[in-house]
Amino acid sequence: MNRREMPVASETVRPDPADLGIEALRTHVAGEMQRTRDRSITLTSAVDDDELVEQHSPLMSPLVWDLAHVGSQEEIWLVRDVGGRSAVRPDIDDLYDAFQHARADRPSLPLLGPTEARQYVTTVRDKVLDLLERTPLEGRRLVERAFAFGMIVQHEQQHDETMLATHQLRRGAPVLDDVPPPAAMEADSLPAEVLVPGGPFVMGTSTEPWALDNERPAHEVHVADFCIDTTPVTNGQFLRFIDSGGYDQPRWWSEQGWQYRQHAQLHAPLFWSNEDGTWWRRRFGRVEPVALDEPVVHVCFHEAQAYANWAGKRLPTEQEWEKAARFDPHSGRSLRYPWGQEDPRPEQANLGQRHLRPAPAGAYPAGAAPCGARQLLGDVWEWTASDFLPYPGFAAFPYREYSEVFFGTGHKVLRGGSFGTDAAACRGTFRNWDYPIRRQIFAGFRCARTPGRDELS
Ligand code: AVJ
Ligand code: FE
Repeated sequence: MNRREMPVASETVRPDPADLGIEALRTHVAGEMQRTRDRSITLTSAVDDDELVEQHSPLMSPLVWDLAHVGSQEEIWLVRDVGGRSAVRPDIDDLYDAFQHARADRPSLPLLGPTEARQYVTTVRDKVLDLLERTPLEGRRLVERAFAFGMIVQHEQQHDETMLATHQLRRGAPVLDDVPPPAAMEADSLPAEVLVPGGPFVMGTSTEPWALDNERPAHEVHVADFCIDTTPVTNGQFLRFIDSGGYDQPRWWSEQGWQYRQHAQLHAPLFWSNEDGTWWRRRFGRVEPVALDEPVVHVCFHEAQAYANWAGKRLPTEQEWEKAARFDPHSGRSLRYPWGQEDPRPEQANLGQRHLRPAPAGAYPAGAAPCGARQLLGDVWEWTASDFLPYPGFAAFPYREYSEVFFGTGHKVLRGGSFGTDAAACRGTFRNWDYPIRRQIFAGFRCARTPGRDELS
């Protein structure tokens, strides 16, 4: 049973929850659960109860569904499975099973109301904090190094980001606090792109204790020479694509992309509008001029791909992205984060809803990767050219519905997290995925290209 994955030699070792004594690990878990719940409460108390049960977009659940769903998953995995305790609300499992009801249909279900939902998640949490004290955190893979607790923390943080996207879609006055992100440093003097020399690197992880199944196992991948943009593509750069007629020229688009561009009448990123020749964007209830130096956000895969073609480049593969983000050529090892092994600090990455927008391109010099690329973690999710597929040796754990049922050519991989992603739910190996037409997520992109022979010395 207790099959611990073998660490691969060239994956870095680090201080992690495994190095904490068992009591310190419990304290760490309780702290992460509380910090995460505080965020969920912020997101669900910023609007009144009428808005909580409303559907702000057919793409999203009512916020009150996300809240109770988070509690339901916590009940199923921690109260029942890990704790072996009796069910709190077995009658509502089906209502909050994401596979039973499409998002568009959720408002018409007999959902728990705001008061009931809050009581429910509190009842579940009280039981979990109690059993956390008594459960041995070893002897069974699900609890090894508190994995199930980490999985549930990440699940709640993922739904918090989804709720943040619902906040962005809702109409009405601003309700969330907004602190400006740091300015760009030396943005103009940064090279537009960096070269990553060809060679092998270790992709994925077998040592990160809270890594999810699709990030495993660590495996060696050979990547040819490539150049990758130093920063994500900015609004200013994207405007040049718009102004040159990029949305009207099928030659930049894939066949599928052009079809969708026609069908959805795409002409600019989601939430942009043009008034008398000026581009404005709506951002969490504020309408403001498009900030030219910020990474573009709310574009779908097809728009990202069209821009890259227009620019004479392409999107990076997932392998290229991860090598740029993790490979340290000095040690030959793959790092946990672009900057090294330590968990993200505010000077290193725009994560965790601290700011309600990406920082200007060129910000976060302290978060640069060994190759020199910046803002790989945080700011905007980055579309890659890759389909969401299992790594060699993949094994679903602990349930097929997290990753396995989504593998295939229908979903594209996104990497790096956004300003709305919490550090607990993001790392150099983390893989996100979505349909190539989705624009409500906090997604942008950066470009890559294969260098010509004459560019390599
Ligand atoms: C990893 C963001 C694609 O939110 O759809 C949440 C994660 N899985 N509940 C999503 C997830 C189950 C998932 N993404
Ligand atoms: Fe979920």
